[in-house]
Amino acid sequence: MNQTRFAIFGAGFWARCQLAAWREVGGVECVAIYNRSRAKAEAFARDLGVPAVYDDAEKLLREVKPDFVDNITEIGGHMPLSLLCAKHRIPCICQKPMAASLKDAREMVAAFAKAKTAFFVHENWRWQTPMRALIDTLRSGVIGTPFRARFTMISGFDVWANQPALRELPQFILTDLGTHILDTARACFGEARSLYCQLHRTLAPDVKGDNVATLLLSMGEAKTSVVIELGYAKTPLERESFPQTLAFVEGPLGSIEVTGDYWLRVTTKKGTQSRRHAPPRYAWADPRYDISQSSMVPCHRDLLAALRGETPGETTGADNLKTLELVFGAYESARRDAVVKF
Ligand code: 89V
Repeated sequence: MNQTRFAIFGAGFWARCQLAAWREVGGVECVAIYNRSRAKAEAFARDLGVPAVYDDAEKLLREVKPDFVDNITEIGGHMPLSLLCAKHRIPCICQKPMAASLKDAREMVAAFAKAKTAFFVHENWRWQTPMRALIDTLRSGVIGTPFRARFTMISGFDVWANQPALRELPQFILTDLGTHILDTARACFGEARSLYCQLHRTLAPDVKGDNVATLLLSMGEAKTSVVIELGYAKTPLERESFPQTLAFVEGPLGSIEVTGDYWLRVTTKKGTQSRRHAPPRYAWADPRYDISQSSMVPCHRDLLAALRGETPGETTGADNLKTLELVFGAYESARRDAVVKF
């Protein structure tokens, strides 16, 4: 089969491992990179063996005509650079969070629909090994229809060291981490019916936005009560599990627990079955981010199959709008101190 030719927009921390993850999937070839700082794009191309460098994204699209673009820029680049792809009818994968507002995200999805061009969001959390095992176990029906669940990701890890732009976001924890966990919750329990959220900005002095969030949602036909606890703060913790998401789900026939060190435990009347879902170790991945970076491989595999028209793809732009409705609904809920209904 011919290689699918793609271009990368952005040359930062995530672009480097996303390219490595594409190469792990195979059948694709990165033919060009764009970055507004040419020097940064050149360093990227040199280090990772990308043949063409551009500091003008439109010129790249006109000259290279890639089969798709992976837009891995900072949030400010998501809308303008994705819309440029829509204008040239080039399929695009946009980094999460798709946009800084729901209005912008809706405009992006509409532009691709109008251009009859595929548009996806790079949302890898639901592809992490323990999260996928949780999704599959829930779908197997072994604990029945869940009535309550909890997701916890509370960490003192310095996420800002690798991603300094996150310090400046006026809306931080829900756009950065909330997108991931809310998307995973949707994959587990279906669409939200209502949501209540409280936010704090604490124990992270140089960070402009909210960094601690607590949400309560009612999700799916079964109205599952889902509690989500998020925090990037210097709270003294006995155990640091970054970037693992811990979870506990209760159903009429049993419970499922995702604990540290990638364990998933399913308890029914028959007893407890435990299985470890450690992520694969890739030489290119930062060991501190193994669970997150390795999940880019199955995420890309799903996106590539969708780009080739073989499957619908899980994280289309249209699907991801439903995640962003929850993210921005949560900000609205916190601002009004009120429940938001969907
Ligand atoms: O994966 C990400 O989106 C990161 C992290 C979860 C580490 O905050 O920004």
